[in-house]
Amino acid sequence: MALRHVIRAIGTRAQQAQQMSTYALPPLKYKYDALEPHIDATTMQIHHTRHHQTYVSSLNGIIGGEHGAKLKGLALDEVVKSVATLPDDIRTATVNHAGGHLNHTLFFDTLRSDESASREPTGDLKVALEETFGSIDSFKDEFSGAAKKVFGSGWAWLQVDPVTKKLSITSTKNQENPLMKDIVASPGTPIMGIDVWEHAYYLLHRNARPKYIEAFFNVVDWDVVGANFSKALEGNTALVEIPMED
Ligand code: MN3
Repeated sequence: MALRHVIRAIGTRAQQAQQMSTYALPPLKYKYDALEPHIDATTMQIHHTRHHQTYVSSLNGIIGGEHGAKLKGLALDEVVKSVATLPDDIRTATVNHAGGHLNHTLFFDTLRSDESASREPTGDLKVALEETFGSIDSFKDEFSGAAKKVFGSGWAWLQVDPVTKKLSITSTKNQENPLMKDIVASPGTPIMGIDVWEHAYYLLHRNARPKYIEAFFNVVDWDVVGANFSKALEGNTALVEIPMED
C-alpha cells in the first residue's frame, strides 16, 4: 500500500487515470480518412465507434458486475495478463472484451498518423528484425503468412519474449492477446498486430484478406512500433495509453 501512496503523490495523469474505474474509448490520433486509399474511412469509423466501443462498454459492464470487482483499478495490461486466473463466469467475457479493447487500442495506435512517420523499420528494431528473420522483406512475408493463415477471426502479432528478448511472430484467435499467459500457445509482449476479422477489411477489400494485409503494411507507423519494441525490451507491457473516466 505504501507504494500506492507514493504513486498517488507523484500524481501523473496516467497514474491518476488508474484510480478511475471506467474505460473510455481512446480517440484516434488521425482522421478516419487518413489511411485512404489503403484502409477506407467508413471501415475506420465503424471499426472505431462501433466495434472498439462495444469492447470498451462490455468490459466496463464486466467490471461493474458482481464478479468483476477484483478487476477494478487494474491497468488494462494487468487485466489482460491475469485473465487465466479469473473465475469461470467472467473469464471468457474478459478474454473477449479486455482483449478486444487492448488489441484495438494497440492496432489503431500503430497505424500511421502523418506523412513524416517512418515507412520502414528503423534503428534497433530494424537490426533485431534483420537478425531474427534475415531481412525486412522476409519478416513481412512471414508476418503476412501468419495473418493469412488465421482461420476465421483473429490477429497476427509481432511480439517480444519477456525473458529472452527475442522477436517472434504469432497469431491468436478471436480477441485473445499474446499477454494472456496460460490461454495462448505462444505468449509474449505484442508490439504490433493486425486485425484480420472481416470487419477490418470487408467493405473495401471484400474477401481478399491478402490485399488488406498488403495495404496494412502501407500504413504502419514504424516509429510507434520501434518505441513499443524499446518498452517491451525493458519488461514494460503497458505500451499504449489507456484513457479512463469516472
Ligand atoms: Mn476489429
